[in-house]
Amino acid sequence: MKTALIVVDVQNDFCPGGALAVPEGNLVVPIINGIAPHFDLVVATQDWHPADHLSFAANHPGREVGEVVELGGAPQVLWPVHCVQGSAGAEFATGLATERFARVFRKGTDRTVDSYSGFFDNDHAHATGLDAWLAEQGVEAVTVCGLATDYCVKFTALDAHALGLPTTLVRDACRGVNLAPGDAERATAEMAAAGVTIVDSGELG
Ligand code: VGL
Ligand code: ZN
Repeated sequence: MKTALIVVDVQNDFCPGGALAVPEGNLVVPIINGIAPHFDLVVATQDWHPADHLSFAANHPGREVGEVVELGGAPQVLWPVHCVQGSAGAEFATGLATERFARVFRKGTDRTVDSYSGFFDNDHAHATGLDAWLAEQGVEAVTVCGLATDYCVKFTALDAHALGLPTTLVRDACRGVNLAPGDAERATAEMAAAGVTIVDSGELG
């Protein structure tokens, strides 16, 4: 069984001190570095927005971070400016073993739609190429980790499972934004209910 680890959005802006800091986001770095050798392939996603991206509250005059607006007919949470293409915040987190990444798939590049999943934009109209690449590589099962549990990790894992790939989540190799307390736990329960296997890093190998 050929396996791939999908490392979701482990970037400076999602770590403490970053623009959209995920509490303890930096703590996933050593865990991910430690589990990576257990997989045939490691692939990463990178949130990669133009400065005028419409998920940024700053691009909606009069709106605040955390408000929900309509974007392309769907609800969109407004975020602080984060992961702007070419910025230090968009770089992979300090210490992450990026030399193991066979490929990096950038997402959120279209200003008019957000892309939480590493596979598709939120409107499911555009694919990043991750699906086709995994198929090309002969990957038969995927394991998902990274940031953030309640957004990009969740949608990446749900899409992987929906695409027919047996999908595992490494719970302690993820952290959540938790805009509302308990969001990360609820996201994990939602993934489990959909058929994603939930494990901790100590169970791998
Ligand atoms: C993410 C919010 C906005 C994530 C990305 O990586 O989970 N969350 N952009
Ligand atoms: Zn983003």
